[in-house]
Amino acid sequence: MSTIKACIFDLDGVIVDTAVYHYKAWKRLANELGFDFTEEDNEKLKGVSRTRSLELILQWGDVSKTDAEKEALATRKNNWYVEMISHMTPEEVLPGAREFLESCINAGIKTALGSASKNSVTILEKTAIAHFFNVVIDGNKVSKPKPDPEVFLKGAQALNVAPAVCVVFEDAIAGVQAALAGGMKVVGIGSPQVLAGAHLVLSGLDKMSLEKLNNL
Ligand code: B16
Ligand code: MG
Repeated sequence: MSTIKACIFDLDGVIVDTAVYHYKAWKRLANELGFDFTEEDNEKLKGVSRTRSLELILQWGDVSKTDAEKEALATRKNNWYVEMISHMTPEEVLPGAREFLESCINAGIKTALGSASKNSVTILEKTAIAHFFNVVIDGNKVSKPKPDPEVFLKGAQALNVAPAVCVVFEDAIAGVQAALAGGMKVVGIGSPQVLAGAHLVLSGLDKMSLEKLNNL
């Protein structure tokens, strides 16, 4: 029997990949402001909150804006992003995600979402996977962004399990740090070089199993 009682999943980069939609919307905003940024720069925005992402992009373009202007720009970007994710389909769920969530549920392991996104509910509904999660903690419910552990600790609390028996699945280094800071086990999804500190790093949830969960 596993001592692990809950799995907490990041959304973007673990369950679905909406980075391309974020990139298109941010790029459109930057272009309107008269500059551009690369897909490589976009990597630095993964797992980062909307507000912080805008700050970084404005820095790259050497553009300064008032707080009110920043709020308007973030809303403008979000409207384009929401339009794009409104067309998402169940085919966009990443390989192995649905299967691993199902095996957790069948094994009596609780599941939560732990995402920085304020659009997580739309994404879960459009991709038809909302029912896999006992609890959803997202950007609407937290005040401190990753690497602060708030999002994952709230997930554990809502599931009524101790952090030490939770495993977090994360694709961003800030998320790996957040899980470790919360006293949880963490499986990195991506490259071992980037996700240093994770207890295990895999290329995707299609490589995950209950056996690997028990051996963490
Ligand atoms: P929103 P995650 C993160 O999702 C994305 O990786 C990041 O690029 C985005 O800026 C952030 O959500 C906020 O998203 O603008 O929809 O509130 O990886 O934490 O699931
Ligand atoms: Mg992510």
